[in-house]
Amino acid sequence: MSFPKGFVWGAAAAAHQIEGAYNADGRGKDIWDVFESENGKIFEGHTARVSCDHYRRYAEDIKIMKEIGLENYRLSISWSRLIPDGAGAVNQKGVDFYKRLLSCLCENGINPYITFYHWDLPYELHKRGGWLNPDSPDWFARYAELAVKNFSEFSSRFITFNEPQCFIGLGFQKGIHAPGLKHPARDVLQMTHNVLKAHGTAVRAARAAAVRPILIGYAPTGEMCCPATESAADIEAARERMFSCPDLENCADGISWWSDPIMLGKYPEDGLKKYEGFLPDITAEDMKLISEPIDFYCQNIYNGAFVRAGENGKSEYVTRPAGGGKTAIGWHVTPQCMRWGPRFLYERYKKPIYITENGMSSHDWVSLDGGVHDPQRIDYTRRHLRELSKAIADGADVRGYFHWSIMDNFEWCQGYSDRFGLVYVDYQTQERVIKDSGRWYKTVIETNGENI
Ligand code: IFM
Repeated sequence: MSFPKGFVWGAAAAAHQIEGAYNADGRGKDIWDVFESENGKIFEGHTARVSCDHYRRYAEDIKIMKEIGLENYRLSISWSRLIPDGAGAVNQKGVDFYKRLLSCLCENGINPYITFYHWDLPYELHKRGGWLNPDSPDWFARYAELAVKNFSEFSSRFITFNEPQCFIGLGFQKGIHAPGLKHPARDVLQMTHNVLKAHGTAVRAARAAAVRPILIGYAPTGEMCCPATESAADIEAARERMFSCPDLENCADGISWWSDPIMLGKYPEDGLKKYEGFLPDITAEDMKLISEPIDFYCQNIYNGAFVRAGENGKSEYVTRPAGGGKTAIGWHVTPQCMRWGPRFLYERYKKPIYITENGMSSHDWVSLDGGVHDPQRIDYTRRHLRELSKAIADGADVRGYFHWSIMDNFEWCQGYSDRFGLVYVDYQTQERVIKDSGRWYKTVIETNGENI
């Protein structure tokens, strides 16, 4: 197995999931703070109020990253830490925190990749209609501009949104994630359009505000489709299914609906037909803004579905064999998604790709010998990296891989029950233990993936 010279190896985390310090130094509330305080929505009533206390322990965490040999770290910024009500006064203490964190990363030789938005909408903006408000693209651009003005000294890589399918689909269409709402499809499609406009507006504002040249990406998720066999018909069926738009009631879940406008400058035809009558006004000027060129495409990949060419010429899902492997959170283990997903994405969008999240949850604990032994995580990651190297051999221009996550953290509705980290966190004592997978990942980085 081999990876190109200069391949970017990293790990990731997000502000709301690790920082804690929910009301420290002037931070405003975000929609998750409010959602978590409502009984019954989160596993055993967990909240992210303290979480990994990374806000105060970042220097210790960076020391651990260094011990793992990490050279790249993807983090997100909390919008409501920088601008407590989302659109008003700047909280200098929030800006200073990220400057300390980022400069500590740089001093330790770790390149930060900064995501502006990882699901934590300031609550005050939510009260003003959030992503439904036509001003939301401008709110977001102002926040991105502030972040880039202050942080481009430390980082040249920025990512606008993480997994819009989740924060709009799960949060505003299915009511599972914060803020727990079930909007009608027409609202969801309006929000989608506003988020896409927010992306484009932020790309322009960020480039203008940077103190040195920066590169900008976008990090969606979505269902990766793998062909059931390597026949040309099944490969075509998988590709077709991966980029087809879901039905109206799941309209926020698709890949092409969220990525074609940015990467190709147009919404996909099948979606325009399926969602006809529920669409927002879409102007040529909007599409120009949304498709403001970006520098790299990111994809978060955890699992995939198998698809074949059906007898009627249409693609169809193939049922998985009974008893197949699953991670603790219940996701199927399907490493092939890491070959076919990036390959189809590269063929369609023709931009350098970074895998900005991949990993698995398990219910790890500290063994009597003091170690945290997680052979499944090593096996899961090896299998996925082997498939990724096949995507590269197939011709996909994949430039980097970020493991999710650097450390155990607040897994949204699962609270602390699902652990995704390379580093174990004891939430009672805040003690950290590098898991076997963390030590193994060090050798992946050192050997540029030769050891997988
Ligand atoms: O923890 C999340 C992350 O915030 C977004 N991507 C998926 C991860 C695992 O569920």
